[in-house]
Amino acid sequence: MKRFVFLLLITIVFTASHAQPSEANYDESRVPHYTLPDLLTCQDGTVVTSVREWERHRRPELLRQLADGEYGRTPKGRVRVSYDIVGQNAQALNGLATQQQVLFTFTGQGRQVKALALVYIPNQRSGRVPVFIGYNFPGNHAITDDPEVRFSPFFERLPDKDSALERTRGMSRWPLSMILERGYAVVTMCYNDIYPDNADGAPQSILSLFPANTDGEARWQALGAWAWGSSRIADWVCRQSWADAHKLILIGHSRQGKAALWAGAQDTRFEVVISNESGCGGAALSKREFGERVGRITSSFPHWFCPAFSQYAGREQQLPFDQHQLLALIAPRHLYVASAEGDQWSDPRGEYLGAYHASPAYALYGLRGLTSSDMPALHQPIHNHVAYHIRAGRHDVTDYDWQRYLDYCDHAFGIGLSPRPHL
Ligand code: GTR
Repeated sequence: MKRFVFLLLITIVFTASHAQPSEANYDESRVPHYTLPDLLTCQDGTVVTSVREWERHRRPELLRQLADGEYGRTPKGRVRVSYDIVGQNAQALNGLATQQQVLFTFTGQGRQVKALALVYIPNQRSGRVPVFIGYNFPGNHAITDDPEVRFSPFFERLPDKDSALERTRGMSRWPLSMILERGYAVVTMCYNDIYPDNADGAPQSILSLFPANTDGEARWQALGAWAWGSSRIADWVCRQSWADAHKLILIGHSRQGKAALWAGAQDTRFEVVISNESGCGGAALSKREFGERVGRITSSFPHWFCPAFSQYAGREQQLPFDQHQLLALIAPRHLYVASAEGDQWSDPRGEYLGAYHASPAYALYGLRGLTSSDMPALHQPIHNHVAYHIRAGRHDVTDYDWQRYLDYCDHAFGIGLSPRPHL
């Protein structure tokens, strides 16, 4: 049993790496001719030319379309949340940071779901700090070798878990010191706490706290729930005296990149939204039919999108929307899309073009998006208001990626323009 639990945990730790089936198209010359739905043309044919029309008419229309056809509708009802500090260390990471562990208890329909946030706040700070918010895959204990970090509540259900879990401590580390030394706080949580990532996860997820869902084919599932959870983390962060509520950065990798974009589209408190290799259903244009496709993703992961999305399996050209419209909903806030050359499954060019075709929404605000349809070369980041980079290597979040994100956020927030008092 211990061996089984250990193998299961290793699978969870490395869940973000994936096989690329041979039937997928990786040949640019076989990308079909496609026409993207025009970003600025409303369903009634009116063409948007002002911020006012965009915000009043087109933006809500696109939000509805994406909710009904792809991610599911986020219920309006609220669940109760309480917070308990269950761990605290003012001298974590060799004194660099204050660590807190905050247990969120969500209550609704007579049930409870628990989720554990792991928080690091830079000790050297003068005033409020910008905050990275992002889910981890393998559990809080796996992203650091800090022995005080507790196991995420999702793992409570595993039998005989402790010794097996202990062996995965620190196996999928985040560069916490690098981020904290740059003056940023980090708040992370295991995404499985919010919705266990499997086809039978719904009853244990936060979905079970809401009244019976009547949205039919447009009902939300895991991606909608993860997006909702990011907003609940933001609720807590915004109440903390050390946090700058105007400098919230939402970061997500892969399936969490998809969730981050959907969260950023709905919740305008996220001032920067970072999609790291989010691929199909994330930043990549579906109509390119390159790498992972709608049919494959909706059959491998039937619990991610709303059921309506699967009707476009093998019918991407019939989609009434595409992913550039999701990215455009982040405007006028900061958007960063990043790819890896070795991650063709996520379609780097499709991710770049998604951001490029979102740029007209930024232009309405007089902001510079991506100005050329040609992708930059490897390791040549573009840091306009909409940012993009592609690096060598496989599907992952590397130090290279984090350094670029930190540089971009410094720029977005005007950090480093004058000497920083705390450095
Ligand atoms: C893959 C999936 C991708 C991506 C990835 C991940 O199996 O096909 O869409 O989300 O998982 O999250 O690591």
